[in-house]
This record gives sequence, structure tokens and C-alpha cells, in this order.
Amino acid sequence: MKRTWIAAATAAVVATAAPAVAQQTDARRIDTQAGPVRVEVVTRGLSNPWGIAPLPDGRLLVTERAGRLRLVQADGRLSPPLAGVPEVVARGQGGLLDVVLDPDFTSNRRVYLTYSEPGDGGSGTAVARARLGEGRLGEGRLEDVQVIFRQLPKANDARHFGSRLAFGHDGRLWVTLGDRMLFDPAQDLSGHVGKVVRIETDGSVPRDNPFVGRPGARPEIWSYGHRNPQGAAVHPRTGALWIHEFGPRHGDEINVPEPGRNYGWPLVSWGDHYSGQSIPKPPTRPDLAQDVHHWVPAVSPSGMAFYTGGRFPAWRDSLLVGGLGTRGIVRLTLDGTRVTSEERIALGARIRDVRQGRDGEIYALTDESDGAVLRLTPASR
Ligand SMILES: [Ca+2]
Repeated sequence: MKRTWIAAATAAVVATAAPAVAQQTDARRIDTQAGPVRVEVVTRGLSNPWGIAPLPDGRLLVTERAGRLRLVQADGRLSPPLAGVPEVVARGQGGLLDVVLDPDFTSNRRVYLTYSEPGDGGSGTAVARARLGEGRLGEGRLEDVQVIFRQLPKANDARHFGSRLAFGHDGRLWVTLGDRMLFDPAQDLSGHVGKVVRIETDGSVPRDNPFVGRPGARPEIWSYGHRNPQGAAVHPRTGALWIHEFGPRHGDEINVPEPGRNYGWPLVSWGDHYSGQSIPKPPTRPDLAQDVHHWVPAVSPSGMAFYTGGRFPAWRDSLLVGGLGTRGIVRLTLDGTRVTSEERIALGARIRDVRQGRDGEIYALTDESDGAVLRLTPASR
């Protein structure tokens, strides 16, 4: 098996038992502030996996950017691609992207997917809901697939789709939408690019959304002035939405978007344009909403989860951020909305998503053409 990642210098192999199935698994140990952590490769062979949703029965739903959705058994076996996934534009950063479960999944088996949908003017982030078929044969398909949201307008550039999903405690669904490399439209309330939107699960608009009734504004918009938010999670106690967004050349941010507020892109940024052209820094515009944390140099974030499990007591209430450029997980400790410390957990691969499993274990996806699902659990000292 190809081992594409190099753990921290202190890493030691803790288990290389003969694999029971082809996909199983090598495991290593890395040292963190919480003690040694066992990192297993649950499976690999996934083409740029993007989103992961742990199911109540211990299996995992994983998207591949090329347009496939698969079930992963706890032992690492991969299902064939599930039937019923909508057509995607698998180009650039686009494709089949996030997947989340309905808060009532156990009773309704609903799942929600984001993807880049083809259409007039190029492609755009769309959200579909569907029911995961039941039983040993039916589970290989999505049923009753309905598109509940479409980003308007669509755009030709194949970058900055945003596309993370997060459920509020009230059952409304937040969707993050990138700026599609168009810059100024992130400030234009007549379109969805560079916004966070909030919808009901049937796609209708919650009546208490901040721009409902404002002429010229799309009523789905929750907040605006975002660049490319590829991480979203709801705080387990406060119920607030937290997102991060990819900066330009450096200047990644964490924001806690409040309804109706402007988060500044492209008027201000902690980073600068890739051309080297500078961008005014956020303190010059106190009328704009300020981030709660930012990184210079960049961490290149994707995927995000609050840790609430029991397996890593020292990580309770931490915010876990997947790192592409930083090739690991960035763990932030918080006091309210203030970031009090940061730990880099080196996994040796670009991390596209990070999620907590049902038993407090942590799953991460590696952004590779031969991508892996990693499982993090405590290792004995
Ligand atoms: Ca900002």
C-alpha cells in the first residue's frame, strides 16, 4: 500500500496487522498536546474526496469530486457509486462537494448534497436533498432527489464554489457560497455569489431572514462579502454558525456570520491579491464585520467541526479546521468567540474535510487523486 503521508518526526508505527481486506489499513502514531493519537487509513482509492458524513450505524457517506457518492464500511470496504446523484460539472474546484445528514436522519433517511450544477452561463453551486435507500440492495441509491437551491447567477470560472452545509438548531440549513473569482459580486445583494444563504429544507425562504422584503436583494441571503468559505459548523451550545474562508494571498479568516452583515470581501482583506497588489486591511473599515480570527501566512482551510466527543477529553469544545496547505488539522481552543490557542496536528496530506464520528472518533479526508479516509483515535502511551 502506498503510504502518502509522513507523520511527525516522533511518529511510530503502532499497528501493521495483516489486512483482512484489500483496503485495510495502516496505522501510525503522532504526538499531540492531548497525548499520542492513532491515525488509521480506513480506506483509500477515493478520487479527491470532498465531504464526509458519518451515519448512525457506523458507516460513512463520502463524496468524490468527480461526481460519485459512496458508502464506506467501518472496515474500509467501499460501495460502488450510489445511483441517483445529480449531474455535476467536475472541472477545476467544482464537482460533487459536501454531504450532510438531516438532523432527523434516523427517521427520514434524508441527506443533502452540494455540487456544481451545469446551466446557462456555466456552473453554479446547487443543493439537492434525497432519501438514502434502505436495505442491502436499496441503499445503493438516492431516492426522491429534489434540487432545493441554485446559486444565481451561474459563472464560467471553475473556482470558489464555497459549498459547505450546516444545520442550525432550528432545523434551517445554511449554505456557504464562494465568489467564483468574480470579486465585487460578493457585495451585490442581487446575486448569491460570495454569500452565506439560509433556507428551509424544502428550499423555501425562512421569513426571518434578514433581507426578506428588501427590493433588489435575494431573500435567501444571510450574510455577504465572503470570498470562498469551504468550512461551516454550528456551535454546539450557542447554535451560532461559524465559517472559515480562504483568503487571497494569505489572510484566511474565521467568521461568526450575523444576519445581514457584510464580512468585507473584496473591500478589505488580511491578505493581498496573488498579483501582489495590496488590499486595504480590515481595521480601515470599522463599519464592516470583523473576523474572529485570521491567519497570515495562510493555512488554506477546508472542512470544519466542533469537537464534542468523549474520546479526546482534552479536545472538548475545540474547533477543528482541515488544512490543505498546512497538511493536517488545525485545532483551536476558544473562549466565547475568542481564539485562545492553536495546535497544528500534522497528518502529512492536504486535509479536505474533518468530522466527528458517532463514538467521538475523528474522520478526515485527504485531497488527493488516491484520496484516503483517516480515522483519529487516542493511542495508548
Ligand atoms: Ca472578512
